[in-house]
Amino acid sequence: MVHPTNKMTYGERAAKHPNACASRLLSLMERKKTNLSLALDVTTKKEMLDIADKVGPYLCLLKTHIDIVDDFDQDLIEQLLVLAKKHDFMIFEDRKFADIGNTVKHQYGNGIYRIASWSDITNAHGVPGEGIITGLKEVGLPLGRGLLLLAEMSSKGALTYGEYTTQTIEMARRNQDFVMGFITQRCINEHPDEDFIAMTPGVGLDVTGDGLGQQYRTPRQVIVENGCDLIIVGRGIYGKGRDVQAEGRRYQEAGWSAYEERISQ
Ligand code: 5BU
Repeated sequence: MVHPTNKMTYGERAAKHPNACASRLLSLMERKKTNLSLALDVTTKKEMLDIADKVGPYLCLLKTHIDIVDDFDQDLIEQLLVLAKKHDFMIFEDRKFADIGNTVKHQYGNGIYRIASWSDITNAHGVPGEGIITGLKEVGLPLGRGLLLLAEMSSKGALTYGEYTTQTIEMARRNQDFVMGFITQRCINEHPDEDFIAMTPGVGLDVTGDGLGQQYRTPRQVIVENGCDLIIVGRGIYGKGRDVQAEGRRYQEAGWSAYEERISQ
């Protein structure tokens, strides 16, 4: 059965969303007409800032793996925040926390990265149980941050299915003030009043895999056929020999037209 959120505009969902961070993201998507998140997995500060600036006009969300940047420093964060303001996008550090509440609290708020101080959104595995959400929430909620749980992964042979996924979803349902959505391959919403944002990696228009287990589907398959809300695209945009601006525009258009097709059905 198609969930009502699949027929609503992002703007309509923003207006009534109980989670502040989700509402902010949905309004941004509506105003900028984009459901594209760029997975910017590059290892130098220069490449990161250069690509973020070029693709910035097409994005709603910049997804980072900040710990892969060889020359990371605080200035990188400051410059990313300047670009986020300039181009009107939010930031998602794909940290995939997976430890007990007390440890993740420190991994989120302390250390050299201080993720909670700059990243609007982060994510966590359900493996350790609900304490992981409680720990992250203590740090993130007062700052207006949002959390995604990993309900399903895109890679071949992923163990995120069945009872594991079901229990992860139940944890999210009990923490809707902080948990704004899922990393998932399909729309998770079931109850009439719930509106979790479904963000989906493993999206590409040209290839079906990367030789290391990644599996790609098209924006249309993800958004129209599976009811997801955001496409997360990395190497499809900045892979070798690609014109990042042209690819950014191409994926933004593909994602947005899929969304328009879905809400008009
Ligand atoms: P790609 O270059 O489009 O394959 O990059 C995909 C990104 O999404 C990359 O940063 C991964 O860490 C991230 N990802 C994923 O590919 N699959 C998952 O299930 C999750 C994250 Br969770």
